[in-house]
Amino acid sequence: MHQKSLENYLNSQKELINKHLELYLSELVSSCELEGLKGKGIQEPAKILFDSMKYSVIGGGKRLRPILALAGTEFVNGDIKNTIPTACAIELIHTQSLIHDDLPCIDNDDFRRGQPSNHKVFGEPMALLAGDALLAYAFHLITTKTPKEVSPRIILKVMEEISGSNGFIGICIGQAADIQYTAHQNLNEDILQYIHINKTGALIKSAIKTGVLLGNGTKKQLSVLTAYASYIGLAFQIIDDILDVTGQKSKIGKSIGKDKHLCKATYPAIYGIEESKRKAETYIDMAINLLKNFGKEADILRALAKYIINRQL
Ligand code: GRG
Repeated sequence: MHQKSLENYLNSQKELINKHLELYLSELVSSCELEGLKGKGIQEPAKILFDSMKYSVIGGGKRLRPILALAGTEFVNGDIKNTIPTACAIELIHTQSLIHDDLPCIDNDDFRRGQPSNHKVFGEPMALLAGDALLAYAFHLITTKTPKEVSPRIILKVMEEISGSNGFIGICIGQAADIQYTAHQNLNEDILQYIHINKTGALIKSAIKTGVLLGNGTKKQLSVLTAYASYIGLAFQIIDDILDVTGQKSKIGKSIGKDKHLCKATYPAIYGIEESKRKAETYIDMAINLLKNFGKEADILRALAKYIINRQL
């Protein structure tokens, strides 16, 4: 796939996701009838909380995870309209993890998605609550917005997958390990992989798996794409670590050099930039290799894997 057509694909999928995120958020406001709260003294807190949620969701982001969910459905020839609510839900969960990750008690980051972090604008308590509300709304969206033609059995599987990857084993344990191994003396690749696979890879894997599930993919397709997702998820975080050293704040929209400053467990900290890049490339090659028995239907997945390794933001 040519660079230009991948760019067009990413832009059009991003637009589709953004349109639905705007819609779902606006429905959240109408459902709590902010207008109806006028004069009762409770409109103000509801508005602040909502503004805080919207600020982080609408304020930028590549929308990679929802795009991967849609790509999973397209790969199995499913209908992406069945996947859109779940894809948006995954973006809400991702946004929640970014808001909480930036809090002073975790990574203490002042800048995200090209603007001051949520707590810098709304304060720590509101940032915490905005994250909580986004997480809950994600599951609400899956259950209320998935089209009726999707069987409840599939919706349950999607809920099981996403609640699993965002829970104890998954993003939380990954972040806990990230904290625990900060400034640790005896880091090794097993530890790094454990952190990256959980902290970042778990949600990426869930995105693709739920895309396949909602597209009614076969067990075989699910298992191949699950393995593909594991490799690209790991590579994605290695590149993220590299960009923290070599990237530009104006491009990637977040602070640079934080990992070194905080003594984080990263690939560049152990292997340096070149070797880390080689390792990420190896994982991307392994992901692409898994698709060797598929034809044109896997072109987007191959292109997305290459995009992950070449990305500058
Ligand atoms: C319960 C979901 C949940 C989380 C709580 C705070 C926390 C535990 C986890 C933090 C996980 C985290 C922020 C991992 C880093 C993942 C990562 C590489 C983020 C950057 O992703 P991009 O580049 O960002 O896709 P954009 O802004 O483009 O969406």
